[in-house]
Amino acid sequence: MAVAVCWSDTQRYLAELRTAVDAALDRYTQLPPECPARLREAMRYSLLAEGKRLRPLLVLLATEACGGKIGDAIAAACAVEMIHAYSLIHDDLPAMDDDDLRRGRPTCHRQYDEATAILAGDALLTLAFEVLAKHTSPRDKVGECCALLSEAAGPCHLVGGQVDDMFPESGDPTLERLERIHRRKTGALIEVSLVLGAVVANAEEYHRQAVAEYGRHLGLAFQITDDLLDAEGDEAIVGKRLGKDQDRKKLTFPGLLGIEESRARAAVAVKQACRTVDGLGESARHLVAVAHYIAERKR
Ligand code: GRG
Repeated sequence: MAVAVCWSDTQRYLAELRTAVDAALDRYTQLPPECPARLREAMRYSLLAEGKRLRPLLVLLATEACGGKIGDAIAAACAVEMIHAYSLIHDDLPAMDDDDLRRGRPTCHRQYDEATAILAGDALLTLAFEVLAKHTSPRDKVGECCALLSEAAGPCHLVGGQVDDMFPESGDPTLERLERIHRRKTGALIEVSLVLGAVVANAEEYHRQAVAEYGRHLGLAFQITDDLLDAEGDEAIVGKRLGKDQDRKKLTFPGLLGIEESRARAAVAVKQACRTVDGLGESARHLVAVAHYIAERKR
């Protein structure tokens, strides 16, 4: 039976979880004096900026949906957000997307300089694994969590997807190729967020598979919406420069399918995401609400 959804309830709950995530991110980046002040400042500038915290919230909601404790999943949630922040800092660099605005303010290399931005990204990537290794509980899940996150962030997923996006294969663009890029570039980190939540909750295989599949559908819905926002969103609300995809002739969902068909595809992905967590019952109600929000988001 479909789970009843109340978005305002979920919003209140997400605000609470977000406060806990932000406090932990703040704590984990209060680095000792051995860390140069400029580096610490640049890391915190990008990491603590006003983002949606989608991925860490998914870690926590997946833990809860699988019967685990939120407190056990905070380190994994922060590790994923650190990797996400590093990828945004590096993606914004002149050698990649060359962007001036991120999360409503100057990008890291604009605020500091290119070398500092590269190093702040490197430091967030490595700090993510330090936090995961030192603070994950239960302790017997540390190795598995590190393996899962490193794989998702590595050459066959996040980094590989970015390379394919930057250096497209020759030949006609196809939906299959576009989905393959995004499954790795955007989808892998979203999917692993849910799987990490399930792992720290010591979830049964069936529950772990259900949240992983939810993550795959959600990742697709998220990417289509991201492309739609780039094509027709409001820059002031989204907090970054829009219309870039078209300017750079990038392969996108609206470019390939048109706006209406892209919206319809995102709606199908949301429905599929919700269906996969149906079996988890009430404990997955916030995951269901988040899936609906994803396709309707304005930022
Ligand atoms: C540099 C290895 C490397 C990877 C970069 C993150 C990324 C891969 C590219 C960013 C470009 C982009 C538009 C990606 C698609 C979706 C995405 C990751 C959007 C940003 O994530 P949000 O909307 O951002 O969750 P906030 O700021 O809310 O956390």
